[in-house]
Amino acid sequence: MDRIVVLSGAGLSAESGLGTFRDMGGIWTRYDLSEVATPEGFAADPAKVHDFYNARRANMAGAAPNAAHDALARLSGRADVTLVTQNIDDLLERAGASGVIHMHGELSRALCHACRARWDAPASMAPGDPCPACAAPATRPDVVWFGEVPYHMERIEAALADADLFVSIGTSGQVYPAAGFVEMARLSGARTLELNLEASGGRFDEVREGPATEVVPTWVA
Ligand code: BJW
Repeated sequence: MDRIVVLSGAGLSAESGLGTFRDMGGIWTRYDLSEVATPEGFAADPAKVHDFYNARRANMAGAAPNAAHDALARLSGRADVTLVTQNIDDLLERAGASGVIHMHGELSRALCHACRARWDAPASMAPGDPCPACAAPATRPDVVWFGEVPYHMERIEAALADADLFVSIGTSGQVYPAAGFVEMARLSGARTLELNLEASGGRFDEVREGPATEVVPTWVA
């Protein structure tokens, strides 16, 4: 049986109403990423960063998984499938997926930048909220900002080294290291497939264009 690595991005959740970043009207056309998605931005104005993630947490709570999440949930749990997502939402889990690797962290988790403790995030966080483990006023969202090292890289690289098929879903391929996974998979001898509304321009063996809710269930079936 083929060993499959799936990488998903914001396009997977677009039809659930969660915005993408770089499309027309996307999050980075409305917010300055250096202000809300870097450690320096958080140090300069933690209230602005908490407001940004509190709003996105509220959007996530009001969103529902779509047919593409449901299809990937059916794949998950198979020993030969590794689901990696850049998305910080929980829609794959709410669709029933297990073992999802959140390489850019999770909106539903909080992180203490003093002691690195992690816990379930409340609906809303504010600057100076104390860490439940060490009491430092150092609570931040447990997400990976520019300049920080994405999570679980060893597991992901091991899965890519072993993959027979790499599938990229709804990501523009502009953010590293995820943007480099297609090349890593090719070097491992894997076939590469992109499912996207519009081709990203990455070096894939095959591209299927269309909305995730159509192309993903068709591929999984
Ligand atoms: C649909 C659709 C529908 C729409 N159906 N599809 C050169 C080499 C290596 C690194 C760098 C480099 N130059 C710079 C760097 C560093 C930097 C980087 O990559 N910068 C680039 C901008 C150039 N990377 C980092 O800093 C990363 N860390 C790092 O590199 O550490 C060093 C290291 C790595 C590994 C080992 C050791 C050391 C960290 C990056 C963190 C990214 N964080 C963010 C925000 C935090 C989370 C959050 O707030 O949500 O993560 S940025 C943002 O972009 C978010 C996303 O996860 C990420 C990717 O975006 P995505 O998902 O691709 O969305 P879009 O909007 O770009 O694309 C949407 C796609 O959907 C489009 O293609 C549409 O067509 C499609 N679509 N509707 C199907 N209905």
